Amino acid sequence: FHGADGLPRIILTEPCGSTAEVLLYGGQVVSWKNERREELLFMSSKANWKPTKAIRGGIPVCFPQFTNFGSLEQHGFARNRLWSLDSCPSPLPPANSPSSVDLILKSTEVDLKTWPRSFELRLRISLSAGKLTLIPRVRNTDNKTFPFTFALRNYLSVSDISEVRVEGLETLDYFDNLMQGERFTEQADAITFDGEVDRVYLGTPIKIAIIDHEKKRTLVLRKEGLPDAVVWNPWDKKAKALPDFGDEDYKTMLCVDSAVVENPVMLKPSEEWKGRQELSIVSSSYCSGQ
Ligand code: TA6
Repeated sequence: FHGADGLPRIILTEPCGSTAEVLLYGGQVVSWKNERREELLFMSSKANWKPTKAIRGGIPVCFPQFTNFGSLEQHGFARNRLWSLDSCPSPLPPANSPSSVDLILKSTEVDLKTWPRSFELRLRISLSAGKLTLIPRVRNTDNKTFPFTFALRNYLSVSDISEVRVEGLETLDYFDNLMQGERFTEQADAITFDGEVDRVYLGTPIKIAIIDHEKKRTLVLRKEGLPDAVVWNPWDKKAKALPDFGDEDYKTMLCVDSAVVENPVMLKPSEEWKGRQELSIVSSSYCSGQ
């Protein structure tokens, strides 16, 4: 259906009552609500819903480049393009359940000018009780090998950023975007937040936990094929500098992204790369069977 902003949307539902909303624009998840209709993803109070700019919230797809690790527009162009429904999602089993949708973005003449590699970018989005799964795939439809970096930027909703802990990244190396991308090693305890954080953690474990004390809720991110994790909160100064980000928004959001950044994927002609991420809610009372 078409939302108030006129953008074509797909609504995913599942028997326990949770829902997800996906835009064909950007192939972007813009909402994921639990059975109590609580929004689990962050959407900026000043998000710009008009195409050509990225929508600041939900789960933007960053391809073929994440941040300035390359020459394209920041985070690549996939999130600023109109995707379409993928009628033949090969080779994943055809998911014709109402709680799954397959999207595709193919390289266009315009894109080939700025990034001269032809590709097919597929994204399956599946909803089940307490879990949102995204499976991105990139097929090289060109006649030459090319590199790309990739990230699923998860804008997570939190009750109060100063009450949030992230577990699973202890002792890892990371690039610190606040220190010109210099490489550091994380200390041995969970990450907490009292200022701007903008880091790419390298070679993380499969499972990362985002613990939100006030909401008595833990979000678990599990990922495969996406070895790195970006952790970003702009804090107050940068929040004010971002026109499509509310001045107070930084208090109720945290980005923990599934990414492949340190070692770009090298894709040979007709080869396909596949990633996978699962966001699941671990909270006291949840609909059974998840
Ligand atoms: O987390 C990496 C980063 O590049 C930050 O430095 C910040 O710029 C953020 O992404 C936002 O990027 P965007 O293009 O979505 O405004």
